[in-house]
Amino acid sequence: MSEQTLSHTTTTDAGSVPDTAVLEQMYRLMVTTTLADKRSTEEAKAGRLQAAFYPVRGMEAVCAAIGAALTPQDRLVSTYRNLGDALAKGVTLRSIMAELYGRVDGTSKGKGGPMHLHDTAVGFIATTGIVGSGLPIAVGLALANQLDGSGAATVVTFGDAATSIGAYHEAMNFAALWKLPIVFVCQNNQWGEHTPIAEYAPSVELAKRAAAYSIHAERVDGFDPLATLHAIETAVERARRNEGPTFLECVTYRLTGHSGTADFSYVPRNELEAAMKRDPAPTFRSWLIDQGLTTGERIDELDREAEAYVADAFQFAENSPLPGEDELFTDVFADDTWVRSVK
Ligand SMILES: Cc1ncc(C[n+]2csc(CCOP(=O)(O)OP(=O)(O)O)c2C)c(N)n1
Repeated sequence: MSEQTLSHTTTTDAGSVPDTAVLEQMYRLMVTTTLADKRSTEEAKAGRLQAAFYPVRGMEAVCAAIGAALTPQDRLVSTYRNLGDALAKGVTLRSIMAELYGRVDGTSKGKGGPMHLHDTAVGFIATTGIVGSGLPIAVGLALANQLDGSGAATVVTFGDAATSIGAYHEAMNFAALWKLPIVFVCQNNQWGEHTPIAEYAPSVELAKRAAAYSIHAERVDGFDPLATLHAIETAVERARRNEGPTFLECVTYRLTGHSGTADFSYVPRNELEAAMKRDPAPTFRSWLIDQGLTTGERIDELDREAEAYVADAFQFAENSPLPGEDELFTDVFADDTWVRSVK
């Protein structure tokens, strides 16, 4: 695991503690994400999904912080590793799972899959499978927000390896130049598929590289939901005041393989074991109880609710019909000239 210099390290120096409703909502999101992630991985391994699944285990605290910091009018652009981000922005688990099963009740009627999950009604604008390609899209959205003066912020999430892609550098440059209302949230899980960060980046402190664009940049403990929330809230406020972009490097660790079916025996066991000790949902659970911010009974109740929500979503998705042949060409091309020629 890389050397870490963090601007916020523990929940105790994360600023004020949010009220109970926010804490519970964050815990609910983390535990729902963990449970849905584990079940999706099982479904992927059993060959029951229509596409690959990209686990978000290890990143749940970052997703919960995004959910707590954004309002419905703010917009989020994510990647293929999007389960937690989508839930955080308010996409229903039913529609996410139906999309992964390729069913009509999915966010793209089963035709988009995990790489094109989106729900514009809740501001979850786009997800992409091309590493780094979400950043220029988000910069365009932020420019639109700046021009219309709506005070909305755009957040874009991406992995650590995306910071070595050309589109990332173009996006960062324009965002800094035009002081756009955008927050770049790098979910640094320290792996790009099979390659550890130190083998593809000359400096593993990605926030330092980002600061060279004259962007306010910080390194945050991405296992810590409140430290991450504080950093994202501050960045979103900066965006709303039109004071320009922020880059947040949220340092986590990938607790699974790259995809639901991928081998990850190459990951050093000692690193994985150390990271597993900070598994976000159970760690936050213990912390909330230890701090007296909630009771064990209340947490058990939230766990049961999350289990029921996840079970319902998978059942709903399995029962949803597959799209008919008549759906093959609808919503696929913006210009349907070609479609009309083959019908
Ligand atoms: C432009 C591009 N190059 C390569 C790939 C193949 N690829 C898919 S995911 C991935 C790793 C990306 O790692 P990172 O950006 O850190 O995100 P993570 O998967 O860890 O969330 C690669 C190389 C791709 N999809 N797009």
